[in-house]
Amino acid sequence: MTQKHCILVGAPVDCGKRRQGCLMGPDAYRTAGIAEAITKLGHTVEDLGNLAPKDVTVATPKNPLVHKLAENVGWTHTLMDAAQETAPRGMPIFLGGDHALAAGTVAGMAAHAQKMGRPFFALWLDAHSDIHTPDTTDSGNLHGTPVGYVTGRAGFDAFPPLPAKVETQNICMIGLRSVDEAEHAVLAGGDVELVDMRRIDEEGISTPLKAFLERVAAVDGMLHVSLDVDFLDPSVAPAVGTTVPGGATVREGHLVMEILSDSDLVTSLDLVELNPFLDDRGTTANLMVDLTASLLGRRVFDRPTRDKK
Ligand code: B3U
Ligand code: MN
Ligand code: MN
Repeated sequence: MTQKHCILVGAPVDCGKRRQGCLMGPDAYRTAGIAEAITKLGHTVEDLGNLAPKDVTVATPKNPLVHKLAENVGWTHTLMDAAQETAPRGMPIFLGGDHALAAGTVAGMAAHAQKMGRPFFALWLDAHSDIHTPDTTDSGNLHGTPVGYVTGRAGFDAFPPLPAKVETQNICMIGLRSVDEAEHAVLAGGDVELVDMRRIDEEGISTPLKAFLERVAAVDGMLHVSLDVDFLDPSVAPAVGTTVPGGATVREGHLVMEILSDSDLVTSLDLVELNPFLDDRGTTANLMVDLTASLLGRRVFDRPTRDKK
């Protein structure tokens, strides 16, 4: 893969759900050695430190369940700006923070792609589909809504206007195993590429991923990867508030990252939902750093060299 300038953006977002702890995520990744792991692979690293949400006031949400709307909107402003500021100079890696942060990072990256005149794609590695709106969520937790926001669904009036809508056919979700009824209704009739655990078991994880990447490559698209800790099985990645059994294995996680790395299509990355308070001696933080390293070129053996023999 080509050499990158990786820009670490600390996004200690903890307002997307009730259970606290994701605010410690960025520092856990730093403690697990994310900068050193990336530098060792021959890339350069710049760490912007931790950002803070813009101070905004919002109208009372229609849905009384909605949790911390103003803080979520404030973070969306901050991260939408951060994505557009960093993307022209390198590859932003957003250190979460819960998945509510992706409303800003994905919207900002989509705006950047539009400026570059390139199509924008998003790969959602997650047990959940996160396509609620503030009106349809029955938990009130806005970390379940970023895909709803970036695809231009109604109900996000308090949020910044979307500079560039993400086309649903340009989104691929891999790892699905917890989808709410209201989300199912939108997805079942739509064109988001849905790869649930059954498909992974039957086809293997590489087949649907490679098919998606071919679509990105065919139009010289920019690809944002949003990696939720709960994509992985809780037995190997326990540090997450919303564990769902039956997730991806360590091997599937690395394979996805290696295939992405070979494609050289990834232009930005979110690492989300790590709650270090729930971790088992840093296991999950270390695994997320190792997966990032695989995405950035870490290999046991270099395949092309071995294939030539
Ligand atoms: N869909 C549920 C659960 C959920 C979504 N994202 C996470 N959990 N991490 C909800 O609350 O919207
Ligand atoms: Mn998620
Ligand atoms: Mn999830």
